[in-house]
Amino acid sequence: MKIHNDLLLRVARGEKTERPPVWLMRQAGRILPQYRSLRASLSGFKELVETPHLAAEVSLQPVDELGVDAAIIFSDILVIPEAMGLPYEMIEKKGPNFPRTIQSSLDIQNLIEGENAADELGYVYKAVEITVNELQGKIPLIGFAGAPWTIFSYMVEGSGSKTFSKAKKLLYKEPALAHQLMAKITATTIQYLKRKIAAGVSIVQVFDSWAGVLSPAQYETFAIPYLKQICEAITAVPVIVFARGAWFAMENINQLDCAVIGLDWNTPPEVARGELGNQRVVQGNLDPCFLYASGEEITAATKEMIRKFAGHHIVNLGHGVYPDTPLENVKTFVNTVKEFKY
Ligand code: 1CP
Repeated sequence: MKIHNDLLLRVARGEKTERPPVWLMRQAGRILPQYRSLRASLSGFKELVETPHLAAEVSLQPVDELGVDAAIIFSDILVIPEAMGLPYEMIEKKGPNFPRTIQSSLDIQNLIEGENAADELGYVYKAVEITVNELQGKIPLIGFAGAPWTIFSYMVEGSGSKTFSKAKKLLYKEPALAHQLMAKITATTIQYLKRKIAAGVSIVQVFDSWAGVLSPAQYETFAIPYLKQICEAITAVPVIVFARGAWFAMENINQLDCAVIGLDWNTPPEVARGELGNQRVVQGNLDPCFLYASGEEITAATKEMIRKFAGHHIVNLGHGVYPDTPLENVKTFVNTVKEFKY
């Protein structure tokens, strides 16, 4: 389908544009009153994720409300462990929990992988089809998956963690097993992203949310090779790699065959440009907490960020928008970008 506002895709392909595109990680979610009221009428988070027309509705809410340059399909990275055989629960106000986790070689052997696992996620592909159909080519739809290391950490820990010490322990104590698990997650993720692309997403983002807990050597050994496989396997659409906290691995990430590098808010634009060069397409990276500041301050900081990245830049926050961010401030951020001219 022809996309009317394809600013995001043009920038991802390395083209120069009149202004940068803008979208926000977690734009489909609790910042929007429409989301909160729909969510309150349901049994829980999973009902929303697993009901395609509802997931589509929530994906479209920020398009109408905020006027962003891209939609992201409403889902969660945790659908992958579930499709591989480890179901998750989403506990209100606490977050994800896995009743069963990976503890042994046998647990890894028993996992479903690749196309068979991707086959389990028909509700996601259906949600993508509905959303693309309803967007009518207005803007592109972003598909996403967790990076293998981030998915691995949930499968081993069973929930979020401050240290991820159980998952990291496995890397140190059982490196061969860790590679087996990483390989299965990667094979599944590749099939899953291909199916999402076939269903209609125009670009994909890989979230390595827990990259920053690994040592540089662990990241190079256990994360980069699998990100590389994903980047090489996904050729039909641009790939954005967002590895949060992985400033130490910037050189390795720069060598990945991905169209865009996502930056967190700890990375100063001039440092990123110094390491990546002026032509590398980057995405980010205003501190999400900046959106608690005044409208004037948000406008000034956003413009300054755009000037510092100096092109080949997709505007976003340095991580997901926090649920209690005033909606007016999110709009100020988006509108500042839309009014900007290089
Ligand atoms: O009740 C609710 O509404 C739950 C809050 C929520 C939402 C809105 C969760 C639970 N997931 C989501 C949606 C979601 N998750 C999206 C939607 C699309 C968008 O960005 O607008 C996306 C992209 C994700 C991806 C995701 N889930 C990541 C990677 C991105 C990131 O923020 O780093 C991670 C780490 C998760 C796990 C997860 N899901 C939900 C929570 C609370 C968490 C994090 C828990 C933890 O700290 O471990």
